[in-house]
Amino acid sequence: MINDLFKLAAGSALALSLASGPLVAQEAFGEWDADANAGIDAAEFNTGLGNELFAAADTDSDESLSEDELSAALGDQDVPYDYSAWDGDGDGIIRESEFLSGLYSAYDVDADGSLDEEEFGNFEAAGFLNM
Ligand SMILES: [Ca+2]
Ligand SMILES: [Ca+2]
Ligand SMILES: [Ca+2]
Repeated sequence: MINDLFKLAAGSALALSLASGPLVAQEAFGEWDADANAGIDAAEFNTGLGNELFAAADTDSDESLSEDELSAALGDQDVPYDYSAWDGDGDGIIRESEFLSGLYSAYDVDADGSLDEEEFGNFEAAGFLNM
């Protein structure tokens, strides 16, 4: 019984520390901000995010996202997105580069080409890094 309580407490402490925003967020922010100018530009974002999120979203592995794939990947995260706006070249499919820049601009709320700590915090809070 005491043992179980202890496990429970240890478990929730772990959950708390995993979910704890500020410290974790700052760590990732610092890691992604390669030139340490307190802002994450699109190139740093692409490097930080890598291709795992796109690959996970591209469920049929055709190197592009259909509207259904995009909505399945982002719908739960409450990301404001517009499929046709993200489809920069208007060919009706979203490629990885379009996905990355779409996601980036969705979080670069003031559209200054840099994710500051608050904007990045919103991105992190959406849980993409845990997918
Ligand atoms: Ca930077
Ligand atoms: Ca696909
Ligand atoms: Ca910004």
